[in-house]
Amino acid sequence: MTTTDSTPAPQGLQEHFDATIARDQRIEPRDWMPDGYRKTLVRQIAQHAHSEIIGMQPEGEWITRAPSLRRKAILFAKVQDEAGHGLYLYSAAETLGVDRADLTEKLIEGRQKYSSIFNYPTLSFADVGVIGWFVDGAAICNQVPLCRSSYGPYARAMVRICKEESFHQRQGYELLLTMMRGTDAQREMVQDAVDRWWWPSLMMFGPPDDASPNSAQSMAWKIKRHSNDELRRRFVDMTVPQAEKLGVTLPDPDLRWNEESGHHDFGTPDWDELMRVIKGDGPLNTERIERRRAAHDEGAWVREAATAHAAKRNKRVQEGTAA
Ligand code: BYC
Repeated sequence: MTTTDSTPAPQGLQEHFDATIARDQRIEPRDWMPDGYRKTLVRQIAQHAHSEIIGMQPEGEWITRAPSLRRKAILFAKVQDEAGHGLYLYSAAETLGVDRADLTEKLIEGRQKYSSIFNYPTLSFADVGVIGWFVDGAAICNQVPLCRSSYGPYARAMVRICKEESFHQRQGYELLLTMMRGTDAQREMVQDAVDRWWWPSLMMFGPPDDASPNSAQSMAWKIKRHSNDELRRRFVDMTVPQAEKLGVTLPDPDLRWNEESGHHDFGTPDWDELMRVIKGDGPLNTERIERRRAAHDEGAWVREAATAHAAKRNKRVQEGTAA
């Protein structure tokens, strides 16, 4: 049960909600929640689900071109995991009273967002490794705290997703370690991919805190546990020693350890670029949505067949003739 923000909550329910949040306990689908909390969750979870599904495209393009059977099997498994993540997340969103078909429609019509990172092209196989290392690494930094998100179904979905993201990050890093032990041309491919993906990866965490309209309320509701800038800094601190071990240079002349703060200082991402990409004007926004729309249209017969099959089975169950 929800109320609109302008409608007062039924007696005691708002207090109960606030107390549950204050005690760090979970809100479950059956509980009363303010409408703004529900809308924020639908927005974030749907966007997250869409990101997983659109995120299958940049790497999926390399499945037929993977250089060995082993790399193909690993990449196949990873892309399949992403489909699974999307499905858990759509299920979590459905516990808030929305319909996944409707969410997909909104994505295809450009009324809901997905992560900016998936609008950049994958130009070489090294990009597959760098996506695993940076993009899944950023996802881990962002998503591990979401395992403690105040909404139960979202937090529980994140536990499994994070375990799989951790495998994804390792496979990416292992691929890059292998390439760095190879030829000069392979090492150049890795450095080139690092140069192209570094700044877009930092943008995954969202705008800076002073330009993030949703953060304060989301943190008060304990949907988000840390601010965008805090998580971005955590990612930089985690990645710098990994880059050193790998033997690549991160493309930021301002990147250096700050003894006093105990963190790395780093340069400022191009926030205008992030805003352009979010608004639909990134390198591949049009292609990504067109591909998603085509996949949706091509899958219509599967959905119809599955619906007809479920209806037939239900009828048999009702008639007591199920096998
Ligand atoms: N891209 O007030 P803010 C993955 C939007 S998938 C696009 O800071 P919030 C993976 C934001 O939505 C990774 N849009 O918002 C998959 C808001 O617009 P709306 C996806 C962005 O929600 C396959 C506006 O800008 N991870 O891991 O407090 C292969 C203002 O922002 C972006 C998630 O979705 C962006 N980068 O914080 C490999 C994690 N940044 O909605 C890996 C869950 C901001 O008001 N999401 N916007 O119209 C979150 O943690 C938060 O939603 C964000 C943004 C940190 C992303």
